[in-house]
Amino acid sequence: MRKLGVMTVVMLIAAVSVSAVSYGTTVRAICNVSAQLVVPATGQSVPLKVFIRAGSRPWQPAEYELDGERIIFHLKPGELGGSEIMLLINPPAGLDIYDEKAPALTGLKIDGKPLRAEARVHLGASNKAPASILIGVADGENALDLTSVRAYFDESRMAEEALSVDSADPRKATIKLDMGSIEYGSHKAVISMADVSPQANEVKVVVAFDYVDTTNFLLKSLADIKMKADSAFPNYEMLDALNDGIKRVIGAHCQNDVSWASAEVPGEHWLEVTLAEARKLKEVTIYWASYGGSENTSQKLAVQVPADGGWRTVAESPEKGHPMHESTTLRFEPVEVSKFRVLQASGGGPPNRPDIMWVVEIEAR
Ligand SMILES: [Ca+2]
Ligand SMILES: [Ca+2]
Repeated sequence: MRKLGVMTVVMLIAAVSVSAVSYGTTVRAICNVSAQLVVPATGQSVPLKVFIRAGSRPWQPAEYELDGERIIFHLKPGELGGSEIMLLINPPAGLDIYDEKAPALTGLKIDGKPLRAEARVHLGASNKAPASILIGVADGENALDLTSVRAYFDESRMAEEALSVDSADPRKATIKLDMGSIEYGSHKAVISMADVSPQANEVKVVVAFDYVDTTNFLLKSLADIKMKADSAFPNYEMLDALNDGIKRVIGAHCQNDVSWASAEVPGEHWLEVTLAEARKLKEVTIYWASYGGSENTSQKLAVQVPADGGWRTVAESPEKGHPMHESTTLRFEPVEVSKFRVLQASGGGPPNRPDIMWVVEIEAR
């Protein structure tokens, strides 16, 4: 009989996970029919305090049997009200296991400036991107789970180093996100944190903004700009589209009326720009051709200015290259010049076509 019981568990329980966390040991199981679940009792103090819940129903005391080093539960999804079952073994005193309330947002600051603390904020369009986001969080029922803090920028998880969490009171915390270098365009940062209740109730803040260019010197409608390139892909000889203000071309069309492409051969490629008059420049942005659903973001670039009859590099791509984004901005110490070029190293093009340089717009400011 005992052997049959164990086999039944294996067949009927679709998934079981056991984790020992700050609020006791939790066991999560998915089962559609009545089943027996055996959990090792090692390390648990006896007598056990065990709670069970499923679906949207609250926690209730769970019945169990102790068999030496094992705890045996009889799971009855029909009576519990759901097939996704959670067991909580020995929650610590002081933990409000019935807590269903997310922590409250108590403050929001962008670059040190307080804003109304709301879960979704749009900062509007600006030629300055936010450097830091700071939020205050407090939970009324439980402590905050300091390990649960997450930050995402445009759907990508941000590195731990970008986040700092300050908490003098277990129920309160201040989270600061350093934004790092940001490309022109529309962006969204998301910060979240949970309380320590078994439900891990989460507060989430979304900060959206448009980082826009307002000082591009290269627009042909504003000034007489001359451009030269090292080479051209067949039927991509014209450079007219590179400063017409159209930066984004959505769809399958990416021909010479909207872009320029270098010859697709190994070796350096470059675009040279001559301004009508000398300007103090501090950054150059290149917008890449988007074709077949992917950005053709080049990876190894340098901005160079004339020096001693040759060229001097003022900005270079980082060793790891650039994120696959619609634009890439290279920043440098201001330099007064009437000419510069963007040089692509041999094989430094987009990863899927490393020998091409394919551009829809170039800006300098
Ligand atoms: Ca709570
Ligand atoms: Ca263009």
